[in-house]
Amino acid sequence: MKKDTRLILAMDVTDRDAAMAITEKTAAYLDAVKVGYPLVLAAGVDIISDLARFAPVIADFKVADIPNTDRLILQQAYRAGAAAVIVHAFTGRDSLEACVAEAGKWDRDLFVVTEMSHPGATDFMAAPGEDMARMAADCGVTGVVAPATRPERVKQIRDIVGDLTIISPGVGVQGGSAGETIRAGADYVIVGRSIYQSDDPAGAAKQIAKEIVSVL
Ligand code: OMP
Repeated sequence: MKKDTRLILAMDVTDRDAAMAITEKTAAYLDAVKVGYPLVLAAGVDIISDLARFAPVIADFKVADIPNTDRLILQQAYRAGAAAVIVHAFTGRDSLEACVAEAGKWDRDLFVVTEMSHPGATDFMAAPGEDMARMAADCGVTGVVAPATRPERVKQIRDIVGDLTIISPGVGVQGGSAGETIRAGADYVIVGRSIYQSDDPAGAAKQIAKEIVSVL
């Protein structure tokens, strides 16, 4: 994944044509586009290779199963053309190791959720977040997903994962700031609704990319 604008578009629009059009319009300001269940279930798995024409695609399937099932899901995502897959860590070391091994076979990236960005993440996920980050680093993942809504947590997670890549969702509608998140140690921010629900998605993406450059 290139590290140019440091902006990843979360493409959660469920209309295939709209998803393609918005990604094409904003591609100049993106380092990657992230797709998840909303768009893949609506448009089919081929949307991954279709969007890959504009930017590397991160498949956000938040994989969380036994090692064998995880491996099978990752195979399908990488076969479909995903440059990276997002998985959970709470399923434990054997599951994560299976994911790391599968990513290695394809020579693709793997990101692991540490603590999520929404308020409910503090109910259960925040407490073991640092342990999950430690395990992720130990297992040799590409990077982790850390919450832009809590920049202080991004800082703490950066101290744990060292040089691993941190991608951070929660900018815009969820209340996080792109600049603060990058300053806290994230490599990339993930932004969805603030871009794809804008009347001018390219303008919105450009503005966020500009904010990121201003803090580098
Ligand atoms: P917006 O809130 O619309 O900017 O979208 C954020 C995107 O990041 C959505 O696709 C979420 O599913 C995703 N996300 C989070 O919001 N919080 C997390 O903790 C993790 C993710 C993710 O893994 O991408």
